[in-house]
Amino acid sequence: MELSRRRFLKLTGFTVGAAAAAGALSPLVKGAKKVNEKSGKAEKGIKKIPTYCSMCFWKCSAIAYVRDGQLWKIEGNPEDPLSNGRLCPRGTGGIGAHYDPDRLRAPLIRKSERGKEKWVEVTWDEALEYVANKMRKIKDEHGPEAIGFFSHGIGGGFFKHLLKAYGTNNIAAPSFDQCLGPRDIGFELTFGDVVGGPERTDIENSRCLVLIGTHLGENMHNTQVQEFAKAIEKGATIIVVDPRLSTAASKAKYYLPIKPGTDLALLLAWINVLISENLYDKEYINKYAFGFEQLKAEVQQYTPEWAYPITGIEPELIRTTAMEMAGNRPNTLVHPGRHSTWYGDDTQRARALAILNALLGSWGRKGGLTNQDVFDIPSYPYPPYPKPKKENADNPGRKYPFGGAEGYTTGLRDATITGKPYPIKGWFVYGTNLIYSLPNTEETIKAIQNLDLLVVIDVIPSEIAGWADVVLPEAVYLERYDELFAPYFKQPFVSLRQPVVDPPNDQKPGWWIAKKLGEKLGLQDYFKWKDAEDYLDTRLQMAGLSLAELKKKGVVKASKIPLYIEEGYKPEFNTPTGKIELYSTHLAELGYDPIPKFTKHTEPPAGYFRLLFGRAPMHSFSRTQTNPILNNVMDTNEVWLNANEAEKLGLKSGDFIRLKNTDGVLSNKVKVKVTERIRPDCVYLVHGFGHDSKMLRQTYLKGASDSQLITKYNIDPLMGGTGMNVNFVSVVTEV
Ligand SMILES: Nc1nc2c(c(=O)[nH]1)N[C@H]1C(S)=C(S)[C@@H](COP(=O)(O)OP(=O)(O)OC[C@H]3O[C@@H](n4cnc5c(=O)[nH]c(N)nc54)[C@H](O)[C@@H]3O)O[C@H]1N2
Ligand SMILES: Nc1nc2c(c(=O)[nH]1)N[C@H]1C(S)=C(S)[C@@H](COP(=O)(O)OP(=O)(O)OC[C@H]3O[C@@H](n4cnc5c(=O)[nH]c(N)nc54)[C@H](O)[C@@H]3O)O[C@H]1N2
Ligand code: SF4
Ligand SMILES: [Mo]
Repeated sequence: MELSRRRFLKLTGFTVGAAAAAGALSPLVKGAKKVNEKSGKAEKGIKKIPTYCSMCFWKCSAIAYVRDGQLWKIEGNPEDPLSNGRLCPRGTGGIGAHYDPDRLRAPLIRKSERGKEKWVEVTWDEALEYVANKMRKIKDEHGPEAIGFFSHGIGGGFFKHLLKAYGTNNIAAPSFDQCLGPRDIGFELTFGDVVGGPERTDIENSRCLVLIGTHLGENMHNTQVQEFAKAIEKGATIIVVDPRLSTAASKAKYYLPIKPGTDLALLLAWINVLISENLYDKEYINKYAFGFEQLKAEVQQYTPEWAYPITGIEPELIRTTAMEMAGNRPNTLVHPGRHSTWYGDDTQRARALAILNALLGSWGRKGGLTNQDVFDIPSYPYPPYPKPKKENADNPGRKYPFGGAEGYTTGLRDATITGKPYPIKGWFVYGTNLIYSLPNTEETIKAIQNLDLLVVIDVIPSEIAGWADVVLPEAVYLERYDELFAPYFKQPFVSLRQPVVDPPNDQKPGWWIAKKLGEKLGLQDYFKWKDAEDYLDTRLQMAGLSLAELKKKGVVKASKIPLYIEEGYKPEFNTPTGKIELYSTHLAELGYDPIPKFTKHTEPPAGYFRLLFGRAPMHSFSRTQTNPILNNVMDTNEVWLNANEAEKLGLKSGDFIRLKNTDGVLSNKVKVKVTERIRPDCVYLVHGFGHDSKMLRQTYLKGASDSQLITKYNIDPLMGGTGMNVNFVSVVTEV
C-alpha cells in the first residue's frame, strides 16, 4: 500500500467508479424523484447544486448533480478551501446515504421492552406530541436539567438551541471526551489556543512531518490527506511513530514501531535531545516562551538510553530523528494528532507534543502550525435562554478542571446511572451512536434503563436507535438545509448545506423537527423564523451576504490573513504568563505536573494482545456500513495479527476467529489478516463494524466491533477524556 499523489488520485479514481455504480443502484433502491409541481412529471435535465458533505465532520463543500430529477453524483466544489474540488472516497460515496435501503422511513414509538427493537410507525404529530408530553412531565417532576442531550455534528445545532430554550445545561459530545479533548487542552495550556478542527497544521509546506499515530491516508480528513500527498511530492522528511505500519508509515523515511502506550517517553527523549544538544530554536524560545530552565532541568533524566527499553526505539534512531526535526526547523511539524484519548495521560502527552513544537519554533511558522481566523456570521437574534438552576450534572464540582468544554459524555452517563448530583430522566441523542462511541456498552445500557424518555434522531436504525422510546428519522444531509459552516481556518470561509433532492419517505430535516417540537413545548419565541431559509438568510444578511448568493456558490471566502510570523502574524499567547508555557503555571497552581512526567501503563497479560483500532478510507465510524456504495467496496473489517503470533496460533489470513477481552466479552466472528506490519504485542481493528442491530440488514454481524471489547477505560484526570487503548484481548480460534 502506498500513499502518494498517485495513490490519492487512484483512490479518487476508484470513487468515481463507485459513484457511477450509484446510477446502477437507483432502480434497485428507490430514491426520490423530483417532480415538477406544475406538470406532475419528473424533472428533466442536469442540475448542479452546491452543498457541503456530511459523511464526516470535515465538511468539504461539494457540488451535487441531479439528473432527470434523481441524485446522480457528487464532486468537490473547486472554490472550497477544504476540498480544493476533490472529495474523499466517503464523500463521493455520500449519495449512497440517500439510496440506503436500511434507512429509517417514518417516526417510530417503541411498543415493547427496551432493546427489543419492536416499534410502531406513527405520524410526526403523534411522535412529537408524545415527546412533548414526556418532556413536560420530566420538567414538572425534576426540573429541565433532568434532560441530557448527546449530540455530534453540525446538525445537532437546532436541537441544542431547543434544549437550551427548554432549560437544560446538560449537553455533551463525543468529539471532546472520546476524541480531541486532551489534544486541545494540552495545546491550550501551552500556547493559549487550541489546534482546532480543521486543524491549523500547515502540512503541505512542512519540510519535516512527524506523525504519531495520526494515520493519514486511512484517516481521510480531506485537506490533510491532500496536503500530505503534496509534502511527499516535495520531498519532505516523513517520520511515523505507530505500532502498526500504517499507510502513512509506508511513505516514511523513518518508521518507529513504538511499543503502544509509551509515546510520552519518546517525546520526552526528543525534548531532551533538542535541549542537551542545543538543537532548539533559541531566539524563538527567548522571545516567546516561559519556563525553559525548569523544562531543561526536568527532562535531563529522559535520555534516549532511558527511553529505549520503554519504547523499543533505539537511542541512535531517537537522536537521528531529533536532528532531522531540528535540521528542518522552523518548517517542522510534529502533528498534534486528533483522536487523542488513548491511555488516560493524554493531556500530558499533548503537552509534550506542544512543547516539542515550541522548541522547534513551529507555532506561527511556515510548515508548522499556522494562524487561523473565522468568517464572522452573527448568531440569530434569539431571546436569552433561561438560566439553569443546577450545576452541570456531568462534571460536578468541576472534578475534572479542564473538562466539559463540549460537555462530558461519560460524566452525563454516570449521573444517569447514579442519580447524582441529581437524577437525569431523559436523553435526546442526535447523530451519535452512543453504543459505539462511548466505552463500556454495559454502562450505557444501565444508564438508559434509568430513563423515562430516550429520543434518538438518526437516519438509519443504529444500535442506539434500537434502545430508543421514540425514533425520529431525519432527512440525510443531501435532503436538507443545515447550520452554516464557518470554521477557524487559514482561509476563512462560510459554506451552505442545502437540499439537493427530497427525502424518499417521511423523513424530515432537523430544523423542522426542532421547530415543531419547540412550538409544542410553548417555546415559539425561540423559533420565530418561518423556515430554514428565513433563518439562514437573516444570519447571512447580518454578515453582508445573502442566501441567494450562497445557494448559487456554496462557499464564500473572506479576505486572506497573515499565516506566519514572517508574513506579519503577531502571535498572542492567551496563557497566564502571556507566553508559550513550557512550564504550565495553570497546572502548577492546581497541583498537577507543570511539566509532563512519564507514566507507565499496564501491559498485556501472557496470551493477550493490546486492542488497537483506527479508520479505513472508505468508512466513517459506525455510520457508513449500510451505505450501499461504501458497503460494496468494504463490507467487513479484519483483525490485523502479527505473522509470528499467527504461526504460533496456527492461523493464516482468511481464517475466522473471535476476540475475547479480559472481562470475558466475546466478539463476532471475524477474519484474520496475518501481517508483518504490526507488532507482536497488539492487534488492530477498523472501528465501526460488527453491528448487532438487526435492522441494519446489509451489515448485521459482519466483522467485529472494537467498541464491544472496550470495557475498560482510563480517565484523564485533567479533562475527563476516556483513554480507550487499554483493553487486552486473546484470540479464540474455535468459532
Ligand atoms: N471504540 C471506539 N470508540 C470511538 C472511536 C473509535 O475509534 N473506537 N472514535 C471516537 C471518535 S474519534 C469519535 S469523533 C466518535 C464518533 O462518534 P459518533 O459521532 O457517535 O460516530 P458514529 O458511530 O458514526 O455514530 C453516528 C450516528 O449518527 C447517525 N447519523 C449519521 N448521519 C446523520 C444525520 O445526518 N442526522 C442524524 N440525526 N444522524 C446521523 C449515524 O447513523 C450514527 O448512528 O467516536 C469515538 N469513539
Ligand atoms: N476514513 C475515515 N477518516 C477519518 C474518520 C473516519 O471515521 N473515517 N474519522 C475522523 C476523526 S473524527 C478522527 S478523530 C480521526 C482519527 O484518526 P487519527 O487521529 O489519525 O488516529 P487515531 O484514531 O488516534 O489512531 C489510530 C492510529 O494510531 C495507532 N496507534 C494505536 N496506539 C498507538 C500508540 O500507543 N502509539 C502510537 N504512536 N500510535 C498508536 C494505530 O495503529 C492507528 O494507526 O480520523 C478522522 N478521519
Ligand atoms: S473528508 Fe471526505 S467524508 Fe469528510 S467531509 Fe470531506 S469529502 Fe466528506
Ligand atoms: Mo474524532
